[in-house]
Amino acid sequence: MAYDSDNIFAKILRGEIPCKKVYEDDYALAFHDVRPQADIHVLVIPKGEYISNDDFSLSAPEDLIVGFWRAVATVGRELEIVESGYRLLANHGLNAHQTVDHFHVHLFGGHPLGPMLYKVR
Ligand code: DGP
Repeated sequence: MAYDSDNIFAKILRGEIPCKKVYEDDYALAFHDVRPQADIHVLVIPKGEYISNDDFSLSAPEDLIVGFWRAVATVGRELEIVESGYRLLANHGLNAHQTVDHFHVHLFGGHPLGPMLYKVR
């Protein structure tokens, strides 16, 4: 599967679609999820064309991988939820219900988040 540069997060990165920005640096952009599933629900995306963790972690240059994960941690600090705690989640592919094919990490927080996964069967 090839990266589709018309995906919604690519458009947000290019400034073609607005977002509620939380943080930005050379490696990553963080913004509020349009359909929040927690009081704090922020998406962090790398500045590069990667579909999911599978090709990001295996193909991206090391400085981007390090910069991206430092940005994720910085977002936690900027949101002041390091003490109270937060959860990171990244969906890859069909079974995980990935809906936007630009690698992204969900950051949830602001209150107790409950069990990690609901049992579906
Ligand atoms: P996932 O299932 O992991 O691919 O989650 C994609 C998330 O992206 C989902 O929680 C909703 C969010 N989302 C989709 N379109 C937009 C958008 O245009 N703006 C913002 N801020 N979030 C979006």
